Formats: sequence, structure tokens, C-alpha cells
Amino acid sequence: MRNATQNIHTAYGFAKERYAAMGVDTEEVLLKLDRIPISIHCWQGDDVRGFENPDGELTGGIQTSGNYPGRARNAEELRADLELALAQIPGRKRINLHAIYLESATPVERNAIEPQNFQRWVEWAKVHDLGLDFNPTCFSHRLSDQNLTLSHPDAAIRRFWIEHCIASRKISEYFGEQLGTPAVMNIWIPDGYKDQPADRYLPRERLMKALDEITSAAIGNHHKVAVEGKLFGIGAESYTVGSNDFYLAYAATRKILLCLDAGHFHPTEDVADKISTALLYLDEILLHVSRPVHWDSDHVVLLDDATLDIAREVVRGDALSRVHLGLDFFDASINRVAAWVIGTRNMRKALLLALLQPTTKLIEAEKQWDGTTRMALFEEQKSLPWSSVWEFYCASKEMPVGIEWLDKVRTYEADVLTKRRRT
Ligand code: RNT
Ligand code: ZN
Repeated sequence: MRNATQNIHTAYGFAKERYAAMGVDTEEVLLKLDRIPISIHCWQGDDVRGFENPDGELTGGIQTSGNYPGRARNAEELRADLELALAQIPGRKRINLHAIYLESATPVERNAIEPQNFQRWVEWAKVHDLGLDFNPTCFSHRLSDQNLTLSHPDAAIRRFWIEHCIASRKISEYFGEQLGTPAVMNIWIPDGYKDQPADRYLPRERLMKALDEITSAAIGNHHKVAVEGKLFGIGAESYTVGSNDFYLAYAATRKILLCLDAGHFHPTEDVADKISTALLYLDEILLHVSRPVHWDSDHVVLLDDATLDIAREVVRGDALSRVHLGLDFFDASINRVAAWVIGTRNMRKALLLALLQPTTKLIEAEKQWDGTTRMALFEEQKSLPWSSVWEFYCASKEMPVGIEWLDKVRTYEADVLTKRRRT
């Protein structure tokens, strides 16, 4: 054990020198890295079921596939699972909740949810030094069964969802005020049509007006509202009311946040490329880092080019203070705690790799029209010893350095998860 620790320190020493030669100070990088909050979505833990009606159907055109044993069935189980995951992930963390993760002894309608339904989450977040983020849940409900909510032609149904979103803003405000860090509340609605619409205009106009009611309600400044666009959903293949264009324009004109979900674009579109445009017109944005495989499949985030490109864009654009990093994936075919650990550690690794770029030199080369140096620098950094910096970082935070986290998750699986009977 002592040897292993010594080796980590020695390897880090070499790595530090290599990066210093490129003009990168690894000590500064690690301080910065550790402070970047990553918002971990609670819904990976129970396949987006929530506690309102856990046996109900997941609707809205999103889908979890797989039946791996051990999903959390209530808030205690979900928090316990999250605690295990959090203990394997270095750096600042937040937890992202959905309205369906409320706790209440008696059923509460979505338009009547209150801060007290989330009081235990807040107490728990305080104990674990976590910020909280929030989402109204505009799906898996009898009033969303036509895949229409805020753009529904029926004014009473629209009203219900407007009230739900306003109630959600109050809960978000409570989170921000209680925890001393603003909560980001993201509105995503499933509204869309399976088949070609005759009228693409009116549903969008209804959505715009509904959002205006939601965003103009005076609620306080401890929370921020984001809107998340999308290309299509299952059963909404032909038309999505809240497209990315719709929300980019909406967020820019109403001075709120835009959420870019990595799975919500055509497969050949580059999500990382959209960040700089959004930041020119908006003060802040939210990211849902996810992994689309052929479609918006919400696979666990890998340390792949798409994730790295997002991290590099945010870091090179000096936009860490303006970009809220959230995760959004739900895989029911593998151990769900492991899914959180793998996806979140990958996001943090991507940020480390991004921070280790010789950004000043790269930008200087570009200014000089020196494409040769720029390419040489981009390529050279791929083989620099970043993993020695990662291992040193994990060790110094007393977090698992490598795959040993999996043993802990496996033990928990055997002791706890496999004992949960399926409902
Ligand atoms: C759906 C959106 C949305 C959801 C969560 C559960 O396509 O990505 O963000 O995944 O709100
Ligand atoms: Zn999303």
C-alpha cells in the first residue's frame, strides 16, 4: 500500500514536469478541477420512476431499457445509493431532482407540490454539503398522456402544467435559499406529434405564452430557470414543439438559461460547437451531458470525444462560471450506482483533460496563423501523462484511485441491492 502511494506521488512528479514544460501548472489545474460542481441526476437510481407512482409507466417519449436488479424504491433507498456513489467521486457535487421525487404521506397533485415535500432532501443535502437542482416533471401523468403539456390546445390542461412549473420554481427557490447556492430549474416538456402536423405555429405560440406566465412570476433570485430543447422523442418523431431554435430564441429574449442536452440533436451535429454561440447571447447555460447511441438513448457518459469536446469548449472558452454542468442518462441494464460513478468520474476526467490543455499556447499559435503549432500541440497532449495527475488527485482527496471503487459497489450490490424485491 505504501509503495502504491509512493508510486502515485512519483508518477505525479514526472507528470507535473511534463506539463510545466507545456506551460501548464498542474497544481493550479487541480485546485480549479476540484471546485467545478457536477450536478448528478437522481433519476439514474430508479429508472426515472419517482415516488409519486413508481409502478406507473414512464411516458413522454423517453425510455429506460433493462431490468437490472436493485433499483431504489423509495427516497431512503435512493439517498443511500447516492451516498455510496458520491463517496467514489472526487470534487464538488450537486444533486438534480425531479418533482416526482417528492416525499409525502398522502398523494399530492403535481400542481400542489410544496417545499415541504422536499424538506428531507434539503436536510440530507446540508449534511452532505451538496447543492440541489430541480425539474418540473411534465410526463408520466394522466394529463400528459397525449404527449402535450404546456402547448396543449386545452387551456385547463395547460393551466395545470403552468401551475406545476410555478410550484416547481418555488421549490427551486427554497433549495437555493436553504443551501446558499442557486438551484437551476430546468423545464423539459415532451410535447410533440408522432405524425406530421398541419400547424406547427400555434402549438409553439401556446408554449411561448405558457412559458411567459411561468417565467414572469415573481418568486425570488435563489434559483435560475433553464429550458431544454429536443429533436424528437419516441412517439413524437415528426414534430417537437420545444425545438432547440425555439428555446434558443426564447432564452435569449427572456434572459433565462438554455439547456443543451448532448442527445437532443442530429447525430452528426456537434453539441460542443453550440456552446460559444449560446454564450454570446445568454449569460449562462445548462448542459445535460449524456450519450446518444444512434438516437437519444441516454447511455452512460463515457470518456469519449463528444464528452471531451464539450469539456474542452467550456474550459478554452473560459466559461466554467457560466456553464452549469449536469448529467442526464438512465441505464437500467447495469448496476445503477456503478452507472453514476462511471459517468460522473468520466465527466470529471474530461474536465481534467480539458484543464491540462496548453490553452494559452494554442490560442497564441492560432493568433499567429500558425496552424502547424496548433495541430502539433493538440496532438502532443493526447499522449501526455494525464492519468498520473488524475490518480494523484483522487489519492489526495482520499477517493478511490482506480477500479477499486467497483469492489465497494459490488459488496453493496450483494448486501443491499440484490435483497430489494421487485415491485
Ligand atoms: C428528455 C430530457 C430530460 C429528461 C429528464 C428526466 O429527453 O433529456 O432532460 O431526460 O428530465
Ligand atoms: Zn436532458
